[in-house]
Amino acid sequence: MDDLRDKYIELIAGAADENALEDLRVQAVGKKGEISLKMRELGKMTPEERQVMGPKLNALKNEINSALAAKKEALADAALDERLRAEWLDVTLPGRGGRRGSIHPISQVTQEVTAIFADMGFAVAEGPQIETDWYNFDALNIPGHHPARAEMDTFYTHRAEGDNRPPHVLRTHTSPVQIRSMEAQGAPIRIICPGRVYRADYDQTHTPMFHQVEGLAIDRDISMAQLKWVLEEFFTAFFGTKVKTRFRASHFPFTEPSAEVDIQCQWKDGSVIVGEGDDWLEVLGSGMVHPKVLQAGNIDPNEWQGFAFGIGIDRLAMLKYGIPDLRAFFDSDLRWLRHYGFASLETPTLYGGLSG
Ligand code: 2U9
Repeated sequence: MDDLRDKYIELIAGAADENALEDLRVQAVGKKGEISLKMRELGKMTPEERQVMGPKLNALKNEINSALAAKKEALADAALDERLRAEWLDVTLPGRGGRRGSIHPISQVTQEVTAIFADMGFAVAEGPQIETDWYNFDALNIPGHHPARAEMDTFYTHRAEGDNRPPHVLRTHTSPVQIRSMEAQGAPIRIICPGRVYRADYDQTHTPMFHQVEGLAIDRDISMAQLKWVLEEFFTAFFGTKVKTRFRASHFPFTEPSAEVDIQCQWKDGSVIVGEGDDWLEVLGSGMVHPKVLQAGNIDPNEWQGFAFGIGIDRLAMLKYGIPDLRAFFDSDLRWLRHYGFASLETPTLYGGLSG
């Protein structure tokens, strides 16, 4: 028995890893292990022999089991030490640095425009992009035979046969938002409505979806003079320089009188510079809100009057940031977005020069 003990104590001490140790366990105290077989022989012994051998064998078994457990722990400790030595991490190294996204020029310009008009007391109003033809056309005094209503320019939603809801369109301007605002809050009112609009048109200067900001101010004594001041103030703040404007008489169904507004510019090497020279560039339409339009918004035209205007945001962005091609706005080309995009987390403000 002493030989058996010495043999296993030595083998356990020399076990190289947990697998070798497990093999030894099976060999010594496993079901058919050497010590287990010896214990089985107890049955064949006389009671006297058994009384002597039983406790000895038990003690041996316990000693081997303890040696196995102690070695197992020692091996695990050694393995952990080795891992800690081999695996290390330099937490002082600089991070890998993910690529940062950028703010799309249209988002940037929308925020700039919003900041400028907010400073003049205009709140932002938003509304649905799918409208009934009443909100998009009738309420704006655009009659049934008007060319803007023709299928060509307007996206009509599909209607199942027997659907008797009014026709729905993708809004062709943000004007329905102003009608909804008039209905909801009444006069006085001072809002701008930026957002996506849709027209079935696609060429070098038109995309089927584009962005507008429209403005509306209604009060008891609003006049064309205030419209002119607000727009001049806007252009000067937006372009960061005094910009001369030119008002030309025009016609829109929703305003009377109506005016198209040009800004002073100069053509240099095929591109345009705003606020210099003596050329003119048409940038927006405007006018005094037509009495029928006030009525459609439940506002009494005998008591209230107002001005309205509409500007294309995409055009404004192209002019201010020298972006030559309108269609690139909607290509999602990452190189373009990185080049023309703006730093995030820097909201345009008047005191920050609207910078991104
Ligand atoms: C209400 C009453 C009147 C908004 C107006 C224009 C003139 C206009 C164009 C400019 C460039 C559209 O994006 S564009 O192509 N817009 O010329 N928009 S007056 O008039 C309104 C709007 C709402 C209730």
